[in-house]
Amino acid sequence: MCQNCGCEHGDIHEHHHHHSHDHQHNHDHNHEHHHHDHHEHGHEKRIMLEQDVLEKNKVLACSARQKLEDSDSTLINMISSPGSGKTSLLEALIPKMKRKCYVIEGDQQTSNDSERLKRLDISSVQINTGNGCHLDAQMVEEGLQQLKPLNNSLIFIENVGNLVCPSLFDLGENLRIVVISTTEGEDKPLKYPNAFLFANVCIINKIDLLPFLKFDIDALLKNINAVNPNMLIFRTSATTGEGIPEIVDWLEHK
Ligand SMILES: Nc1nc2c(ncn2[C@@H]2O[C@H](COP(=O)(O)OP(=O)(O)OP(=O)(O)O)[C@@H](O)[C@H]2O)c(=O)[nH]1
Ligand SMILES: [Mg+2]
Repeated sequence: MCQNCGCEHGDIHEHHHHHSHDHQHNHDHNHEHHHHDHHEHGHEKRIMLEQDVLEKNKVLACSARQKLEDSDSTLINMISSPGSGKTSLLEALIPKMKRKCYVIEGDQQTSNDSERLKRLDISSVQINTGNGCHLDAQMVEEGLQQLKPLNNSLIFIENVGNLVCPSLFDLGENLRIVVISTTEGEDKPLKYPNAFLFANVCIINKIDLLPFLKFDIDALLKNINAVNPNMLIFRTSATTGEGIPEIVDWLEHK
């Protein structure tokens, strides 16, 4: 359940008050704790419910992470806005990987993306979140039970296209990649800091379009650095394949 935007209920009007979160993430970097200063009873109840939801999610995520570590596998959570190129990047990366790959696909509706990936001859499961705008640890656990990945494999999660809610949910991943494409504007790390703060890696995709755009990649790099100075950054074009071998190399050694 997502109390941030009421996505699971579809009653956005009741949940339109924006507030910050206590981050429940256990990634090994900057923990930022925001404190709530809401005094209205309804708000307090909602925030408590939200903390409870995130706490339960975290417990599941931690046990999933332990299991994956025991089997020498790596779980990678990919987050981005809709259409940044997550599926295209997976289509470019996976055929070049030596390790066995699996994909858990998250979308509100359709099996389009898992169908695309099955064409690569890999196992992929599609999770439809309905009104929900993010995957949670429970859904990923169910996905893993279906996939039954072999030891020492790479399991990619393509999260629902959204830079807001997916950032708050630990899915038990070992690595989190945020994808941003050159058509989205240089200011996104500043507007959606959680997506960048809680990621280990940033892929700047669609660099083939740079000659056609008024896009200042140095400004983007500066904004990423302002939010997360520890970010590892790759520049890619899923279309031309530029930058893909660098990610493959890096992932093989993970
Ligand atoms: N020019 C260019 N187009 C790209 C690149 N990567 C993806 N695209 C195009 O961008 C569109 C969206 O790509 P997808 O891979 O479906 O994006 P996505 O992030 O998986 O989208 P959702 O799953 O809907 O969130 C498609 O038309 C792709 O062909 C790229 O590097 N360069
Ligand atoms: Mg996709």
